[in-house]
Amino acid sequence: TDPALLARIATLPPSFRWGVATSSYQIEGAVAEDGRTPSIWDTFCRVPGAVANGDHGDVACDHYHRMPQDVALIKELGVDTYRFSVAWPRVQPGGRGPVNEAGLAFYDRLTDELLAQGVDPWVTLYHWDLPQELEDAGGWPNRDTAYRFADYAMMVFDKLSDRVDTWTTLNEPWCSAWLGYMTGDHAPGRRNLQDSIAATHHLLLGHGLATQRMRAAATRPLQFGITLNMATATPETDSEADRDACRAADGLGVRIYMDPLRRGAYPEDVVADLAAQGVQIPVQDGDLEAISAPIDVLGVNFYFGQVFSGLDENGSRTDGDGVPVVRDIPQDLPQTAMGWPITPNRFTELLTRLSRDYPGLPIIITENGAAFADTADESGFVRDDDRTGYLAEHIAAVADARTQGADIRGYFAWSLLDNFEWAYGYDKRFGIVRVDYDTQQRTPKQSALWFKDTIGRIRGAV
Ligand code: GBH
Repeated sequence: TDPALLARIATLPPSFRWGVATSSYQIEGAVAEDGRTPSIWDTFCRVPGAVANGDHGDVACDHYHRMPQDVALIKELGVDTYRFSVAWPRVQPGGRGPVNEAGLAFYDRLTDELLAQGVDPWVTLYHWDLPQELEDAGGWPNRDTAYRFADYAMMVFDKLSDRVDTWTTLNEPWCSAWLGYMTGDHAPGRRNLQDSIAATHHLLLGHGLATQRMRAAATRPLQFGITLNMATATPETDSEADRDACRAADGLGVRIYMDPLRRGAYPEDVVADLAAQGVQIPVQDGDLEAISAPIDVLGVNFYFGQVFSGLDENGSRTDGDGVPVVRDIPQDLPQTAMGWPITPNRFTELLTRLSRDYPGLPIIITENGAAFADTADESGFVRDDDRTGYLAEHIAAVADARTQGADIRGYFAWSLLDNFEWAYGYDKRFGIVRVDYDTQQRTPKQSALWFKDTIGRIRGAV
């Protein structure tokens, strides 16, 4: 790695938290074991054309059966934290009614195994696997789902809060609400702006209700938070139209979450844009108070920054329905296998902006990483200089943001393992550890060795 890059990374303090992240549906498999019932992803994977190659999470990385070995692998990587998510349909099949002890026991064993290996468990309560029965009752656009989520959160909290210190409610509600209910690219595959905005509000409400209840029940100091995916929005030109497109994109991508969470109000310009399309945020009395309940940490997932134009290909400012154009502009930059541009400087820009606009909230990078077209040798080893470079550049970008005053406490690589990459199935590999899906063999890639080495150097252990 380039020495200048390493020097920037070396400004991170020995106390910096290092981790790897996964999510339940992407790695566990065992979808019908110990009382688990289908989630919206089990259903969506069966919709023809919804997921590449008709892939699904029935087996995935078989982590449910290989958990102790996977924890040993995490330990071997030298990280201090493992961020995992809990599958709601294991803990409370159907999303209502009593706890399913057999399902919850898996996370109990996982927590004990991590602690035995000296790795801190970092829980995400919801990484997109909504019980299908709750979707059948209306899903996130239905207000009741927020209350169901808070009940479920307490089941997990009651079991694990004697040992788990950090609790994040949701992973990337933007993806649940927008990709799930507006574009239909993710489960449950619905397409309606009003539903998507109602889902946004009810996800945030669920976060707030769960946070309030967990904090009230805590018998020792714990950290509560939420993880958001956020990007920068850069105007293609300095025109009024392009700048306004960025305002709108930032409104729906960042401020519609951060403003209610940190300022107790939805952004006025976003409310007005939505009203112009006949869409309302279904806020009731007391909701914003719950949503803005204090949190201790903000999880930030970053992949790339975006560029927007306010004009369509024909130079028109509005689409056929009279709605102002917000057009994502391809960037002439090196790309990952997802076709995503590599924009580390935008990461620094995002982090300094968040600490300026929403001060007083420590940040943890809960996901950052990249898919590349890996080739494994006969032993299963992948010399992924591309992924190693991506990680190095983005960790350096985090270090730069810290140097500029942003309060960033840690960095988790996405992902521990190659896994089920949602609508892209198993084609796209984000792991720093290779998974051979025929044998389930795990082999740390070059990037994992580099990551371990880097952590060791920062800690001064090497
Ligand atoms: C994450 O989603 C997921 O949490 C994880 O499960 C998944 O495997 C991983 O990333 C890789 O895809 O969102 O404004 O930053 C990331 C979803 C949504 C990232 C769209 C890029 C565009 C710019 N993505 N996004 S923004």
